[in-house]
Amino acid sequence: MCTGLAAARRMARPGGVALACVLLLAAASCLPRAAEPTRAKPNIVLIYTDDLGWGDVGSYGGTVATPNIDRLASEGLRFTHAHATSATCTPSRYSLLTGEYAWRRAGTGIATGDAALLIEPGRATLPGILQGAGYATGVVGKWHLGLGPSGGPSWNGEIGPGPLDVGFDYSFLIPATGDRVPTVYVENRRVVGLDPADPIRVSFGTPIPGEPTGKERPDLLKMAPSHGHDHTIVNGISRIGYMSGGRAARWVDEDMADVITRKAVDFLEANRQRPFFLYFSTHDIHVPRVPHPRFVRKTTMGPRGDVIAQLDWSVGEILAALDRLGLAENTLVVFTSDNGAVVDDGYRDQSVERLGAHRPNGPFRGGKYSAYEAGTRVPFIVRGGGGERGRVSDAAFSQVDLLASFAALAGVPAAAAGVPDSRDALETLLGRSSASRPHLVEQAVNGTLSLVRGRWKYIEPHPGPRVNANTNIELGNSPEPQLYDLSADPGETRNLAGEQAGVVREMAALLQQLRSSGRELP
Ligand code: NG6
Ligand code: CA
Repeated sequence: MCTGLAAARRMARPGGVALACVLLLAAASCLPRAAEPTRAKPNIVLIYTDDLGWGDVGSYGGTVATPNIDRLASEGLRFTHAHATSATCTPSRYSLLTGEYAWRRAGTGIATGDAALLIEPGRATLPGILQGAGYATGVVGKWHLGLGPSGGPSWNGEIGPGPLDVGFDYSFLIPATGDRVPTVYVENRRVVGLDPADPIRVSFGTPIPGEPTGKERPDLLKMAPSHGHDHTIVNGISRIGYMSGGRAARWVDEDMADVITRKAVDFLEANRQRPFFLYFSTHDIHVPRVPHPRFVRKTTMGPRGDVIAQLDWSVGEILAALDRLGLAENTLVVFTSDNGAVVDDGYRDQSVERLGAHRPNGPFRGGKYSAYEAGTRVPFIVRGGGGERGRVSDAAFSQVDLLASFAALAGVPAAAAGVPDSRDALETLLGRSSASRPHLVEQAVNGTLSLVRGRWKYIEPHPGPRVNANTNIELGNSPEPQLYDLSADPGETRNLAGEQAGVVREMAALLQQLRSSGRELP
């Protein structure tokens, strides 16, 4: 194989810079057209799903059919011990794009719909590094990292700073979440389809008069909230936050997967001749779960199952586009999720009643928001790395390492130097090594940190609630330290902190050092 991906794979072997140079020359010499040297660089597609649990995917034991995601697994490498950095969306995405653990930065918790951009323009980012290496970089789908200057964006004018100022060439965004206003798409710096005569107003404080809310007008709702989510009604669904105006621009939830999948495929088509990085960030399977009619009742699990089927369709469209464009062989596809699964996350969508035998988080304790494993241990599949198809890796992997690993794949490992926490784990990512990260930190919703090192998982003491009453998820907080042996007890049922005081001391000290040093890497 003369593809760039094959060359990069060879470069990833131990053997240093000299070997890398020889192989780079070798790779260049087998290019069809020497005039296009960058063509050999492997493309990267990162499919970043929302709230999809470890156990929600067929190849991980899920009961909903996910043939396209399973195809990725059977053609690639499936990880069992891969982690988002956080049990919620905003901090996971912050870490993913900056290579810095979000708990180092105040203000990176779940962002409101009118938050300012959380990533400082000018700092090294995953898309920026790839852009510098000659990649076309695009983000399509959920953003949830804020937009605009402090005070929030001007929805009716030029929206910035945003993704275009932190390394993306193109963006088509759900600005925050499907359940937060404003319920409009933002393409590059503009709200799509905005009528200037009907300007948008957004408030996360006082209600906006004249706009019906779920609290006052439940009769107008097609899906009622179970907790929160009782502010402005859009498309028969009440949201978090108040909004008026922008009527022509408001999205239709049922069409969202179609709209963003089309935009993602358009990006692939438009950039087929160049190396590209596509960050395809799905709304599925976050709330509100409102599938297109063609997926309604496709599963026995109600809307939560149906949007898993819809997500699988989106993945199939991306894979089909790569096949059609002849790009599959030279494209690394990574499929994963931003945090673990939640069942009732705020709407009465039958997710609890119709769950049946499905275990959204597989054998793991807790869920989205939690310090227990189900908070951050997520599905993670890589295709295009070589090795045997259908293999499984039990290596401990953190998404914070995707930045340095993708930089290495793009041939610019030095560009990631100085990034605080991202290690080059390309060998593990491509299945050439089974090496685990030396240790990794997990962040729960209330800020509780856990440290995983080898078989041990240490959860620091925290006074927060043990269970979230709304979602019924065990958050993992305890005033006492907790220590679990993840090899013998992946479900975190036996706290060994009393028996293993020495291990607890060591891990607490390492966590303290990681915190106080401000960065993990030199
Ligand atoms: C919570 C929301 C939840 C979800 C979450 C963010 C309530 C009661 N709950 O505050 O529904 O939107 O924020 O999810 O409002 S995340 O995946 O984007 O982090
Ligand atoms: Ca999420």
